[in-house]
Amino acid sequence: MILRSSPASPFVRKVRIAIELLGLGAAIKAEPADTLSATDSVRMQNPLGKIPALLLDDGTVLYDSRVILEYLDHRAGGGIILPREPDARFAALRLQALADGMMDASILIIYEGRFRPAEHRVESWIEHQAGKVARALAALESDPPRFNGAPHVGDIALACALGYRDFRFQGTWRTDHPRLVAWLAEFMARVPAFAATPPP
Ligand SMILES: N[C@@H](CCC(=O)N[C@@H](CS)C(=O)NCC(=O)O)C(=O)O
Repeated sequence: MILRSSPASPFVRKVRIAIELLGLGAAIKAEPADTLSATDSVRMQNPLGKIPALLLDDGTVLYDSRVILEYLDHRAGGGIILPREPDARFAALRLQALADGMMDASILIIYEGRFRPAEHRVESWIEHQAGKVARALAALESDPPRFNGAPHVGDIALACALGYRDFRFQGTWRTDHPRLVAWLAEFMARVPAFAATPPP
C-alpha cells in the first residue's frame, strides 16, 4: 500500500502513528504529495486533493484519515485502535471528531495567512476559527480523556492536534491547559510513534 503524505500534515501523522501501533509498517510505503501542485496525481487519487490518501494494492484509494484508520484497524484484526464495545467506540469517535475539528480550524487559519495577502485577511474569520480551537481546548481541559487500555483513534487524533498547535502556533495552548499537557506527556510515554513522527 502507498500512503500519499507530507511530514507537516497532522492528519497524515494520525495515519503514521496508527500504522506503528498496528504493526503494519512493512505493508505501507509513504510517497510525498504536493497538494498545491495541479499536476500532482493526488488530485486524481482523491478528488478533494487532500492528504492522507491510502492507495490499496487493488487500486482502491481510501480517504480521509478517519476512514484510513478504520481500514487499518480492520486489516490488523479489528478492535485495536477502534474499540468494539459501543460506549467506548462512540467516545473514541467523538474525541476523534473534536480533535479533527481542532486541526481543521487550525489549518484554515494557516491557509488564510498563506493564500491571502495581508491586506485581504479577514480577522473575524480567523477569530471564528480560533474560537473553535479555544472552546475545544477548554472542554478537554475540564474533562481530559482517560487512558483505558490501548490508545484509540480519539487519543491519536488529540495528540496530533496538540502537536500541530505546538508546530504552527508556538505551543501557546500549554500555558492554560496543564491537564492536557500532562495528558500529552502520558500519550508520548505510551506511544513512541508520536515522538518518531515530528513535523519538520
Ligand atoms: N478530513 C481530512 C482532512 C485532511 C486535510 O485537511 N489535509 C490537508 C493537509 S494537513 C490537505 O491535504 N490540504 C490540502 C487542501 O486543502 O487542498 C482528513 O481527516 O484526512
